[in-house]
Amino acid sequence: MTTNQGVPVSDNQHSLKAGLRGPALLKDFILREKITHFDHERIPERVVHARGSGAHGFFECYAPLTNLTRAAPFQAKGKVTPVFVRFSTVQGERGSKDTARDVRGFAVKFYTDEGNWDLVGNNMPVFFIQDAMKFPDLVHAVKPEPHHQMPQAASAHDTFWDFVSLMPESTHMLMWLMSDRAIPRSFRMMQGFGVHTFRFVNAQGESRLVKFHWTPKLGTHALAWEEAVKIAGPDPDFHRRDLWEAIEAGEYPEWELGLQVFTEEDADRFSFDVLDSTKIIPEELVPVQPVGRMVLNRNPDNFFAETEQVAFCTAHVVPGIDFTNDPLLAGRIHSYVDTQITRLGGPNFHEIPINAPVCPVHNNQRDGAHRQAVHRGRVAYEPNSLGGGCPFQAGAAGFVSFPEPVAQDELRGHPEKFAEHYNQATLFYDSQSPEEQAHIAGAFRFELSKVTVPAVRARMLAGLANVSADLAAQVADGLGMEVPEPMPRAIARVPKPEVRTSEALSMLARPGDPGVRTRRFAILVADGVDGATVEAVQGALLDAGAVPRLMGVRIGVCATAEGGELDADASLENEPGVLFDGIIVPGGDGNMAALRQDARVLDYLKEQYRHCKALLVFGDGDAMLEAAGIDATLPDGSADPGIVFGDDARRAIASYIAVAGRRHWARETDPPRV
Ligand code: HDE
Repeated sequence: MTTNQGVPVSDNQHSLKAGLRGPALLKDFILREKITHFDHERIPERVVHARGSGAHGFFECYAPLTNLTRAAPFQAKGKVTPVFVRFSTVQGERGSKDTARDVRGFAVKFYTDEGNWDLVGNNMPVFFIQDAMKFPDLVHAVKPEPHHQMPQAASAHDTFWDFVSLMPESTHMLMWLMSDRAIPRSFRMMQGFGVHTFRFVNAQGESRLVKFHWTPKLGTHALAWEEAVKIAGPDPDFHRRDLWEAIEAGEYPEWELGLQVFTEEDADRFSFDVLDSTKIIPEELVPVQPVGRMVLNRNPDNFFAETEQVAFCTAHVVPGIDFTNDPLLAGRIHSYVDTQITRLGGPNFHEIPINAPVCPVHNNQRDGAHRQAVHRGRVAYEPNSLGGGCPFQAGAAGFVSFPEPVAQDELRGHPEKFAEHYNQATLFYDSQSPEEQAHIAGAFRFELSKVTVPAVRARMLAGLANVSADLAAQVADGLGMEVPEPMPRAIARVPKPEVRTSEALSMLARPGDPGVRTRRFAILVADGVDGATVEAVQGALLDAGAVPRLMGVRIGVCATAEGGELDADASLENEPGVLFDGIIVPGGDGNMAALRQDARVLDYLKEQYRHCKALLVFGDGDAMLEAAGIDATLPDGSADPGIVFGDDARRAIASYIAVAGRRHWARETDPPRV
C-alpha cells in the first residue's frame, strides 16, 4: 500500500499521535492525504438523469447504408462498433429508487472509427416541450419542490401538474408517462428512441431525414403500478440489479436499431411538423427498417469511473450524421457540453477513459484543469510551418455540415403546425388495449389525487377532455369531480390526422421472444415439501433460461417429504414476492401446512395474483388459493390462463412456462377483487 505519491504506507490503521493517549498530529500527511481525498470523492450529480446504470457492448450493422449516410458504423455488413450505454431515470437523485414512474434515459455512445457519436435518447419517442427555452422550467417543476425537497423521484405533486396543465404541448408526452412505459419491468425490456428528427448525409452530400428506434429482443414489458411502488422498498436497485445480473449470467440484452428514413418533401406533407419533438411519425406513414443490432455484454469494472463519469453530448456527431432545426435539439447541443464542464470539473472530460474516442485525437487545444495529454514541441497553432503544418485539416474527408439554406428573419416563435397539441395524444390513447387504457386512467387518477390545488386538477381534466371524452370521464370520476369544458385549442382548424390508431403504439404488439428467459421465479418450500416436484420445476425453469429461487420461510436447509434436503436461497422476508415474475407452490403435506400458517404466504399469493403474474400450484394448493381469496376464473367467467394447477409435474410446468412470460391483465378489476 502506498500514498498517492507512491510512498509505502507502514500502518493504515492508526493516525500519528504524540503518545498512545496523546493528540493526533497535523504533520500526519498520510492521514491527511487519505481524508482529503475522501472529502472530495463525490462530484456533482447530473441535474437530470442522476440515477443511472451502464454497460458496455457493441453495435453490428446488418447491411451497408452507404446510399443514406457515410457514418462509420453503417458502412459495411457485419461492421462492429463498440458502445457504452447508460440507462437512467430523470427526476430522482442519484440514490433514488429505480421503479419510479418516470421517463427512462437510453443514451448510447458509439466509439466509431471517425470519432464518438452519442445518441442520447429516451424510452419514449416524444418529449414534454417543443423548445429548449422551457427545459429549466420543466425540470424545476418536476423535481422535488424547492421549499421542502419533496417528493423524491415522483411527478405526483402540485408543481409538475401546475406546469404541464398550463402547457398543452406536453399532453402527448403525458399519455406516455401515465402509461406502463413509465414503469418498465427491466431496462432490457424497453424501447429506445432518438426522439428528434436527425439528418443522414451520404458521401455525395445528399441528405435524408431520420428517426432512430431501439427495439428490445425480449419485448417491451412493464410492472404493475402497485408492484413498482412496493419494489422500491425491498429493492430500490431493482433495474440496476436486473441489468447487472443478466450480463453476469451471460444473458446479454439485445436491441435492434430501426430507422424511419424520409425526405423533406415527405415531411412537408405530414399533418404535423417533424421538427416538433412532441410528435411521432406513425409507422404507417414511414415504416421502421431494421439496420443493425446492439448487444450489451460487459458490466463496467468501476461504477464511478465509467457509469458516473461518462459524458454524453448530443453535440457528439460524426461525419454522415447531422442535426435538423428542431429547436429542442438546438438547446441540447449547447447544454450537454456545458453541463459536463461543471460536473466533470473542466474542459478535458474527453480524456477520461470512458469518454475517449478509439480513434486518435489531433488538434491545438491545450491545458485546462486535469489535462492528461503531454503535448511535445512548441507548436500549438494552425497554420504553422514550424510543426510541418500538422495537424492538417481533413477537408472534404472531415465533418462537413449539411448546407441547409437559411433565409428568414430572426424571431421568437414557432410554425403553425406546432400549435396542434392533441391529435397524437388521442392517437396514442386510442391505440392502446383496454387494459393499457385502464392503467393510463389509473395513473392520471393517482397523480392528480396527489395534487392539492383543485384548480390544477380541473385544468388538467380540461386538457384531457380534448384527448378523449372517455379518459377525461374516468379520471374525473376517480377524483370525484365533473369533467370541465375542454381547454380552448390554440388553433381553430385542427389538421386531420393521417391515422386514427397505430398498432405499434401498444406494448401488447411488442411481446418479443416468447418464454421466460431471464425471468425470476419463486418456488415456495418448507419442511415436508415434495422434493421431486421442486426438482422437476427447477430443472424445467433452468432449461427455459429462467432464474428459479427456492423461497423458504427462512433461508437455509429444509427437509423434503422424501427425506432429502433442500437449501432455500431466499426467504419471504429478504426477497418479497414483488421481486419475482411468478410463483410456484409445490405440493407436500408438511409444506402446505407450514406455509398456510404463515400470513405472509397468503399476502405473497395475493400480490402475485393482483399484479397479474402467473401462478403454478400443486397438491392441495387450490385450498391455499382459496384461503388467499383467489378465484381462478376471470371477471368474464372464463378460466384464468395465468393460474395453472398441477398433478403431473412435467406437464404442469410446461403449461406454466407457456403462460408465465407475460402478465394476465384480463384478471384485473378496479378496485382489485383480491
Ligand atoms: Fe437531456 N440533459 N436535455 N434530454 N438527457 C441531460 O446532461 C437537456 C432531453 C437525456 O446517461 C444533462 O450529462 C436539455 C431530451 C438523457 O448521462 C443535461 C434538454 C432527451 C440524459 C441535459 C433536454 C434527453 C440527459 C444532465 C431540452 C431525449 C442522460 C446531465 C432542450 C431525447 C445521459 C448531462 C446520461 C441528460 C439537458 C431534453 C435525454 C443538463 C437542455 C428531449 C438520456 O445536459
